[in-house]
Amino acid sequence: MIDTKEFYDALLLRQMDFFAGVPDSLLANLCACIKENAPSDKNIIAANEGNAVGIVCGYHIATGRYGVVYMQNSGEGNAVNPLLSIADEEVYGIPLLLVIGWRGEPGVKDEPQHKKQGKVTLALLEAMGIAYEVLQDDYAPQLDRAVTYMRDKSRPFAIVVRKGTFSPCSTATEDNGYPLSREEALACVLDNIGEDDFVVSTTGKTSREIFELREARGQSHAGDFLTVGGMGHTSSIALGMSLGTDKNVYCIDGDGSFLMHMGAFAVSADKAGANFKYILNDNGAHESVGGQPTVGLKIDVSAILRAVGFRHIRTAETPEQITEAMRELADVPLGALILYTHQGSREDLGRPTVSPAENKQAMMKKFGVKE
Ligand SMILES: Cc1ncc(C[n+]2csc(CCOP(=O)(O)OP(=O)(O)O)c2C)c(N)n1
Repeated sequence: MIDTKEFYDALLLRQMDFFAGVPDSLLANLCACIKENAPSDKNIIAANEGNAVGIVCGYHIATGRYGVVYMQNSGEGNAVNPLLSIADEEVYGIPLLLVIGWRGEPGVKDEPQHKKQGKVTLALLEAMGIAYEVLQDDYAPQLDRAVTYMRDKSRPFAIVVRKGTFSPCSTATEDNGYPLSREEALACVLDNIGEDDFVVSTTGKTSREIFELREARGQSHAGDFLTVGGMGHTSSIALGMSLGTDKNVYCIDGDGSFLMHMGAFAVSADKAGANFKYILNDNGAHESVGGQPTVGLKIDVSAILRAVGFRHIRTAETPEQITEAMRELADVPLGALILYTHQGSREDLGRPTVSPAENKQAMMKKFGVKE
């Protein structure tokens, strides 16, 4: 195991003191250490991993220094375009250090959504022509090689990080003061969704909690699409689904996910029918992966939704407010509900016991589609 603070100091020693990224559970200790030690203008928690690459490219051009982009390997997909079309040596040639958490590493048990990404993580880097090393306990020579490579070639270099590599490092979670937890708020939401309606819920603990709430209530999972991977695409899936049915489709999103592909909302609002219902759980954090902050509580989400075309927007932070807002949401077109909740989740929170493929099949059956 690597001492996280020592690794952070080793980056600084090599002039890498600027960070941008999207947090990851496998890198949670590193993300916490960066948050604790880097000034806030040198640790940019980006909306998505591609944005993070853009940010460190800009920083390099202005300073000549090498920025560090941290991400889960799921984020490789978001980063491919700016890596190939901006940073690549055949375009601008911008050195930067990628630190990639390797979920789904072959031979290591992980969730279904990480398996394929885990298998192709190194191959994707190879296909992009990005040199990489898997981080070892004796990492100093690796960082030296990375710096030499970036300096000599003016190209990105990647460090791939295995599960359990970094020693514990914690960061304070901000108490935002809202009375309900996400799970308590979700319970009130589900109380007000009919049996014939459909739910598309976001990546992370939201979907895990919805799954467990259904289990505890003895309810079917067939109406719930648990977006286990593809963070940020929940509202797009819900839009497509709502355009294929007359039933109500409730999208239950998180603020990190909302921010990740915010452009989608302008299109959703333009194309959505009356059956598209948007619910955002805003806790101001990437709570599922360690509570790193988002800008979710600094921005006026209602104003953003209103500006792109949502017409009936409510906010709620108590069970009574949620119930009242959900009753309205069921009937109005272009409706949205923003739930404000505090951080935290149950220690014993499980994971869906239904596979993604089974989830999809049950849902298509509920839609009456013959596969
Ligand atoms: C493309 C991508 N980047 C990062 C992740 C890791 N990840 C999983 S859940 C999550 C946080 C989601 O935050 P939010 O939507 O605010 O929901 P919360 O966990 O706060 O309920 C992150 C970053 C991922 N799954 N996919």
